[in-house]
Amino acid sequence: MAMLSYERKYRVRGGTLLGGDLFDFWVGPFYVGFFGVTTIFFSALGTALIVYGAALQGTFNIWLINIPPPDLRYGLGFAPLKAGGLWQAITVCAIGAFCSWALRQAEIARKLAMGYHIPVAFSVAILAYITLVVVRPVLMGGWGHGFPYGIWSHLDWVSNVGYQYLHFHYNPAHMLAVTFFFTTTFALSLHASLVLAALNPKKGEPVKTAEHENTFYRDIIGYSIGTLGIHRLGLFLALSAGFWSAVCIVISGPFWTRGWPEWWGWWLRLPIWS
Ligand code: UQ2
Repeated sequence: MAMLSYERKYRVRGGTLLGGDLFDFWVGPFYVGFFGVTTIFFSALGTALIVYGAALQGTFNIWLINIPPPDLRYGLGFAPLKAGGLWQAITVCAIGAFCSWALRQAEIARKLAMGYHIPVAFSVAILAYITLVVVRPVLMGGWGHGFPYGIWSHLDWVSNVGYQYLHFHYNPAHMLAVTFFFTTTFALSLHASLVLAALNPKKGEPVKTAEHENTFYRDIIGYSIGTLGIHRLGLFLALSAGFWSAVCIVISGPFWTRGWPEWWGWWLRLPIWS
């Protein structure tokens, strides 16, 4: 495995949050750390439980494997292993693995004397997942409100929950989330194409720099956000997409139980029309 010239300098001891020197080593190119160990533990256990669930279900068809949450009558209690308990254990493993991964990112950032932007950003994705399988089910009084683990089955869940609120596209937080997702892909396409264009000039010409990049956007739209700015914008757009996704599902049920089109009645009921 090749090692970049600067890696030797930055592969330093310390910066760990837990375990001190105990797990402060690398396996090949991979940093281990206490949270590397817990990541492996939760991932391996969670995967084994999913395989067990698939065996119980009687299919290993990757598209059709389904591990459903408990029936609503179990409320917020423990369910029997073969009646949703598996889903509960897998959820604990998933949250354990995701949080371990974020903390491992934090340790690596500390070693490199970087900011915590990466673990903070990843935490927003974790937050969206936890909102779906913990926060909303707890607010609604049953683990049965979590989504099933399965490629096909989770899509059915999304469709069914969407129709339960008549037309989910009328959910204002969903509108914001979708808009942020689309704007993220738009900004990333602008950025990737600009960087590739600057780095791949005609044969024999030197690679172009930020001055050319700025000038390109100033020439076509009269504005360049800058090389640092585009990454700040991208981070903001991506985090906003995850944040509003979490908001749009957590308000559906705990805050609003009718069809989302009806929510817009507040506009029709404004006194200015009478
Ligand atoms: C830019 C710039 C970059 C970029 C991009 C732009 C030199 C390498 C893509 C252009 C981006 C703009 C004008 C913002 C667009 C706004 C939204 C909401 C999509 O100026 O600086 O750096 O990659």
